[in-house]
Amino acid sequence: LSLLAELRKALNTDELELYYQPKLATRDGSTLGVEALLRWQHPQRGKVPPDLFIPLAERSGIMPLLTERVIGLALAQMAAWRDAGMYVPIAVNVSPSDLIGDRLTDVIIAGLDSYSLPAAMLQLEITERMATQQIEAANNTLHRLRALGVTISLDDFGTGYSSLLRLHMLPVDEIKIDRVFVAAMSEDTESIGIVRALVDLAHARGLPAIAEGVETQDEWQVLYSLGCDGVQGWHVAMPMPHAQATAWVKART
Ligand code: G
Ligand code: G
Ligand code: MN
Ligand code: NA
Repeated sequence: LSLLAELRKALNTDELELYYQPKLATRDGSTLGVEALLRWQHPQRGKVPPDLFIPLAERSGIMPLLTERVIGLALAQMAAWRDAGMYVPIAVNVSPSDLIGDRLTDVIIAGLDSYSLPAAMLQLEITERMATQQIEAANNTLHRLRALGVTISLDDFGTGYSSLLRLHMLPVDEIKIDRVFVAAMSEDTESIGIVRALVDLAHARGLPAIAEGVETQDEWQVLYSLGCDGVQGWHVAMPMPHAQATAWVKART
């Protein structure tokens, strides 16, 4: 079978699993929530990298099915945590194609309703790398989702074509500074200036800035000094399977 055929088959099996990576407040290390990152464990092929199967799902048009599955898994996890007295917002990554049409909104409304979860606990991470023609359709969907209470995070910020225009046009609640900028901070001081500018841009719009790919305590310190609101990365915690993520969150509250 082709990888695509295998992915279709895997859709509603436990071969697909979410890992969770915490996002913390820079200032005091409190947990803001977790980002869900999809993993595919194929019985014969082993771990299939997301950088392989996510683009495949996008190219082949099955992304909406994959996203529906991811939202279902994330909401089930949030409900399980809620039932255990843990209130942990989850951020789910969505692709530009997910934002065209009503399907995503319908899936989210039905899912929140079936678990009786408040919309404010669900966040969507949208990529800045969106074609200009996709922006208008995306705008409609994002406005509808925000009206429900779902929050929107602008992922990979600074790497897309015309970042400033994207920030201006899209309704968002948070920006995530791409990890290439964070990694560059230790190489040269100019890069610190770039990260400062990105943080200030977010703040100018009244939005919190979260830095991705924080790998050292040093980076965390510099980000703190720049006023960056949140940190995420290996220095904080790796993406973890649900049992480990549960223990991690519990140990911190
Ligand atoms: O998780 P890393 O864990 O390797 O993820 C690789 C890429 O795949 C990232 O760009 C990440 O945003 C994307 N990704 C991970 N999980 C999902 C998902 O559930 N949906 C979408 N659309 N992208 C995802
Ligand atoms: O595109 P998005 O930002 O959603 O992708 C997040 C990606 O970054 C995932 O592949 C995740 O596994 C990876 N990641 C998370 N923390 C770190 C980190 O500290 N360093 C690096 N290099 N990658 C990270
Ligand atoms: Mn992301
Ligand atoms: Na990113």
